[in-house]
Amino acid sequence: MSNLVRKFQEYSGWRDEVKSALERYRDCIAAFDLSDAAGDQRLLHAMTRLNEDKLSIAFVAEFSRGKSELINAIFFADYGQRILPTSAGRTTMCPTELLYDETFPPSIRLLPIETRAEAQSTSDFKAQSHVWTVLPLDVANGDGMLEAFKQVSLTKRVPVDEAARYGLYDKDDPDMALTVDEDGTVEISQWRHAIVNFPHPLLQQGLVIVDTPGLNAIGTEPELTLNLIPNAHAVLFILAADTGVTKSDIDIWRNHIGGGAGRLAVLNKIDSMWDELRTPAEIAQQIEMQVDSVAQTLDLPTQQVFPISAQKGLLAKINRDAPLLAKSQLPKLESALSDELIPGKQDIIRSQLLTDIEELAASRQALMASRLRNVVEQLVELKSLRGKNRNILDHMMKRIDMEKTEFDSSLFKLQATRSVFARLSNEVFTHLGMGALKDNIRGTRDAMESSKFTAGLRQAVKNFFQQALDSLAASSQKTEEISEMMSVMYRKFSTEHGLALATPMPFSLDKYAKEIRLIEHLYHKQFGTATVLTTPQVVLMQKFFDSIASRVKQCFLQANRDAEAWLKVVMAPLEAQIGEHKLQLKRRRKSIEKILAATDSLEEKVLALEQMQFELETQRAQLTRTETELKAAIAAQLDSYKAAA
Ligand SMILES: Nc1nc2c(ncn2[C@@H]2O[C@H](COP(=O)(O)OP(=O)(O)OP(=O)(O)O)[C@@H](O)[C@H]2O)c(=O)[nH]1
Ligand SMILES: [Mg+2]
Repeated sequence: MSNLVRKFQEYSGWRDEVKSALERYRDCIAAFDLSDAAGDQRLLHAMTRLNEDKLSIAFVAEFSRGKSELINAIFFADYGQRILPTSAGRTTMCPTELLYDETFPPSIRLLPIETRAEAQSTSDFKAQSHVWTVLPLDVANGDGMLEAFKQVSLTKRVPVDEAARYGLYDKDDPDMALTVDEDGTVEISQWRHAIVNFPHPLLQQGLVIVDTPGLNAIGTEPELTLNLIPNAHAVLFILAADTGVTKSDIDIWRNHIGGGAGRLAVLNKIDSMWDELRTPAEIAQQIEMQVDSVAQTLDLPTQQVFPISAQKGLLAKINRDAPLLAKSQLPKLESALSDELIPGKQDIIRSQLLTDIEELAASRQALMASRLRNVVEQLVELKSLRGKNRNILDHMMKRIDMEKTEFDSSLFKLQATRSVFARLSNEVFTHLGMGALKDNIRGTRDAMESSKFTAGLRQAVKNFFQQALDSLAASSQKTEEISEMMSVMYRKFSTEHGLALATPMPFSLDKYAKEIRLIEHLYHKQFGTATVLTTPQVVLMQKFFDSIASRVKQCFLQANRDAEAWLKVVMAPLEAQIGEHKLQLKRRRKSIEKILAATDSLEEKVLALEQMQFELETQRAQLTRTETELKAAIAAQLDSYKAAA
C-alpha cells in the first residue's frame, strides 16, 4: 500500500471517529431534552461538513507531459493496466473528474462540446442531467472500462465558424490557422467535460481527481481556470525531462498555478535519462541538475520539484518490481503529496468543526446551568419557608406574581422587536435575493453584447462585480443591525430576569465577498489589461462571464441559505430561555400553592427538588464528558503525523 493511500485512509478513519462522536453528542443532547432549532442546525451543519468532505487533486500540464500516466501510476496500478488513456500527442481532450457518488451507478457522464454555444457554464449543466450522455461503467471488466474511458479522447472535425462559435478557434492565431484542413474544418474535442463515477476505494472516501487536457485548454475552459484548479486542495504541475521547460509550460505555471500551499512541480519521464553508458551517480547528477534548473525557472525551492518516471512507476507497481519502483522515485512524490494534502485539509475542516461545536456546546451548557440554577434557587426559597407562617407564604406568592408581571411586560416589548426583526429580515433579502443578482447578470450580458469596444466590455464586467459586492455589503449591514438589536434583547433579559444568555450567534457574509473578489482576481489574471481584445477573445470573455455568473450565483445561493438559517435560529436561545423561565415561575407558584393548601408537605417538596438537583448534576457531568470526547476526537492527530507534530 502506498504512503498516500495509507494516510488517506487514516484521514478517513479520523473523519469516521468524529462522526460517531458527533452522533453520541447529538443523542446525549436529545436525551436530556436540550435540543432546539439552532442546535439541531449546527449539528446538521457539522455532519454535512463531514459527509461531504472532499479532497481534490488536479493534474495540470501541457499536453503529453504524462498527467494521465501519473494518475494511472498513483491511483490505478492495482487494475494491472492503464485505466486512463495515454499516448504520444494529445490524448485527454476534455477536463475529466474522477470521483464517486454512491447515489449514481458507476458511469461516465459526458457533456457535449456543443453546449459551449450556450450561455451556461459546466457547473450550471451539472444540475441538468438530461444534457449529459451517460455511459455505464462495468468496473469488473478492465477492458470494457478502458474502452469507456476512451471517450475522453474522442475528437471530431467541425467547420471553422462552428469552432469559433464555441470559442475554440482564433482566426488571428497563426498556430491555429495551421490546424485548418483543406475542407475548412478543424479538430475539436467531442466532449466538453467528463465525470467518471467510479467506486475506487479512495474515491469512495472522498478523493476527487481532476485530469486536464493540455494545449491551452486551461485558457479556453473557464471551468478549469475559475473553479477546478483554484479550488483543488493540491495541484500537480507536470513537466517532462525529455522536453525540458518550454515557454508554454512557463505560461501555464505563471498564469494558473504559481507557488503556494499544495502546489507541487513534477519532472516526469526521468527514465529518458537512464543511460546505460553512464554510472548511476552520473545519471543522478544529471537529474539533479535538471531539477535545479526547473526550480530556478519556476522560482521554487528544489525540494518542491519531484523528479519521477510515471511510466516506470506504473510498470513497477503492476509487476511488483520494488527496485524499479524505487528508481522511478514515485513513492517520494506520493509521500510529499499526502503531506501537503492531508494535514492541511484536516486543519481546515478541524477548525470549521470546532467553531460549529464550541458555540453549540456553550449554549447547551448554559441551558443546563440555568436549569440547575432554577432548581437550586427554588430549594433555597423553600428551605427558607421552614417554620414560616401563612402570612409569609402569601407574601412569597405576591413576589412571584410580581416577577411574572414584570416578565410579561418584557415579553410584550419583545413583540415590538419581533416585528422590527421581520422587517429587517426582509430587507436582507432585497439585496441578497437571487432576483437582484439575475437582473445584474442579465444587465451585464446585454452591456457586453452591445459594447463595441474592449473598454466597454471590461467596464460591464467590472460593474457586475462591483454590484454583486455592493449587494453583499448592503445585506451585511442589515444582518449587523439585527445582531445589534438581538444583543440588546439578550442583555435586557439577562440583566432584568437573570436569563443565562451570552451573545447572539455571530453571522458574516465576508467569506462570500472574499470568494467573489477571488473570482474577480482570476478573471483579471486571465484577461490581463490589454486594451484591445480580438473577436475570438471577446467570445472567450463571454464564455468566461458565463462561468463567473454561475460561480457568483452559487455564492449567493449559499449566502441566502446561510442567512435564512441564521435568521431562523438567532432568536432560538432567547426563546428557549424564556420558555424555561416561564415554566420556572409557574413551578414556584404551584409549589407554594400546594404547601398553602396543605396537599404537599414542605419537606416532601424539598426532597423532590434535591432529587431533581442530583439528576441534573449527573446529566451535566455526562454532557460535559460527551462534549470533551467530541472535542478530543476532532483534535486528534493522525498517527503518521504525530511524530512530526
Ligand atoms: N518514457 C516515459 N514516457 C512517459 C512517462 N510518462 C508518460 N509517458 C508517455 O508520454 C505520453 C504522454 O502521456 P500522457 O499521460 O498521455 O500525457 P498527458 O499529459 O495526459 O497528455 P494529454 O492528455 O494529451 O494532455 C504517453 O505515451 C506516455 O506513455 C514516463 O515517465 N516515461
Ligand atoms: Mg492525458
